[in-house]
Amino acid sequence: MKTRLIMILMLTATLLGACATTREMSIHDAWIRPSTMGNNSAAYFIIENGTGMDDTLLSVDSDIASATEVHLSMVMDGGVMSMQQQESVPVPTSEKVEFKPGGLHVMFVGLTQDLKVGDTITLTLNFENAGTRIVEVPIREP
Ligand SMILES: [Cu+2]
Repeated sequence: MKTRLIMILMLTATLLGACATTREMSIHDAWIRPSTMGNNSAAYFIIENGTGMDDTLLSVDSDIASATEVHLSMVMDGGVMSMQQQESVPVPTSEKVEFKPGGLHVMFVGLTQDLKVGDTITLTLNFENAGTRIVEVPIREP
């Protein structure tokens, strides 16, 4: 009886240990701006690469717009804001890549539906090594 209890405790410890060291590509703090059909919107999130190897975000897919693109906002000479489409985004191992207003963002061009606060949309992130990650993204005000 006692042996069994010890074995259960050991198993629990092993499982907890495995959880703590899970090597994952995690996407968190995701949100997308409310907007209306025919207009544009942008989504933001933080990618944390815990996989132990360098990776690259190749593309992002959604079914809410005519085009889903990865953009980088930057301030040009004269203070004009400009956005450049990114072919890919490096996600080095053990690093965080932050998509945020004024920086990297996922741009939805030509929404095919309204984006109402409180609803969620589904985003698919495609990584070179980690493969596909599906993220539920709440619609909210900045
Ligand atoms: Cu953009």
